Amino acid sequence: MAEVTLAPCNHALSGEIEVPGDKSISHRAIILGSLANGVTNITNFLDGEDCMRTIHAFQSMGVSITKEGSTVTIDGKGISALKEPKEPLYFGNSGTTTRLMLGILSGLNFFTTIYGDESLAKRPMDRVVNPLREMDATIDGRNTGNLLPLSIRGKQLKGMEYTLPVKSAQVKSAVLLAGLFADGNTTVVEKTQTRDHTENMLEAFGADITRSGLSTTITSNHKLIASDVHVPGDISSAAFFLVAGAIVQGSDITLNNVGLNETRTGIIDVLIKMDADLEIQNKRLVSGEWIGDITIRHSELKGITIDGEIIPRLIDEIPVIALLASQANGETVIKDAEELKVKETDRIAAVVDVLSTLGANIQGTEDGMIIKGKTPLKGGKIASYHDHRIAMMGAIASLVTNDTVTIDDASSISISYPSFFEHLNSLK
Ligand code: SPQ
Repeated sequence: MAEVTLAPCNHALSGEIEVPGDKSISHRAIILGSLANGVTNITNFLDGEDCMRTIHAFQSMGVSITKEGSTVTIDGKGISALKEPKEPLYFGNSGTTTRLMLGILSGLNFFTTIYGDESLAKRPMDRVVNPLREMDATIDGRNTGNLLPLSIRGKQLKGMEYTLPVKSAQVKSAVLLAGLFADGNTTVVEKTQTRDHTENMLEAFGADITRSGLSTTITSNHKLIASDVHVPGDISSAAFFLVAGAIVQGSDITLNNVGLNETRTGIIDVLIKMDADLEIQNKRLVSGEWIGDITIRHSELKGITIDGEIIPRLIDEIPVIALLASQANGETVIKDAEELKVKETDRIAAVVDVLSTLGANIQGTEDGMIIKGKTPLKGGKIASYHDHRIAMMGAIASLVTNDTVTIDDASSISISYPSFFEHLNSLK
């Protein structure tokens, strides 16, 4: 799939969707299952390109991983059974694989080279490399180790206390995973809470981990115990249909079994604050994570300010939130979101470009954007920037445009949501 043209939607959207498994949790299930002793069964695994990179990385290190559809079985033999990969490891487009694997590879007693695609090769790795070097890791690469390809000479690490300078779950996770291999304790302190799936799963796999507010301490442990994982639906994928339901006249959409971990539900808080008609049912705890069914119906929306502590809870949803804001009455201001500039592309510039091409009143700022609504959107040709979240935002925008929208390349959608168009077309 390359170029895709979408006709405007001239009807209300209704139906039920089961979004695929959470990308962040799927990565972490493969990582911990591969480090553990025993068999880990993963259900509702996200069969997307990024998570396959994590599977291939561990298969290259000798771990037996089999996959049938969205069910994955890992026959873990523990950390000491991991072997030096014969070839450099290719991480494609996946920032999560790269940063979390850096933490692990730094503590394994062998040599690895890692690389990725054009987008990943531009993303900063020093945010992870710097704290790992403080733990004694030996990592080198372009730009003194900030840019891929990187080489890692694994060795004995030492524990440390680290306060995160960036709001990043990937950095927190890399340091905590390195802590599994370090002498003494490793403590990570966050200034703002980011997603905590790594901590939840480390607990489930029997790691020595203690949490107190925004501080997490892990003690070296080479004996993780296999634990089955059921992956909840990805709220970052559900976000596209939550916005579709909120902005398309007369719509009524239910998203079943969506992950509702509080560190990820900023999109729900925003929809409620904007006056969306939203309901959550069947909230329950599965494999240590909250899940539930979300129903969204079209309503008149109002602009709001989105800033501060909520930002890490909705960082990946900001592209589609900007579209939502273009269909809300009044001004929406998004601040404190400078992290958007170092995602698969500069998501501030990309969102502003795509939505202004479609006629929205949007202006980029240093750390976010300002959107004035409600603006009728027109058709046009838009660039996806090879970024899955920008491509899907463009596709959802086409539901409210007055003419066709052509996305230059929609292939990146398979990174996180391979069945996206099938689900979109299933809504009556
Ligand atoms: O894996 P990648 O490419 O970094 O994925 C993205 C995404 O949009 O899918 C970001 F571009 O999600 C990150 C997210 O932004 C996934 C993630 C995680 O699983 O830990 C954490 C967030 O990144 P960060 O840098 O804020 O920790």
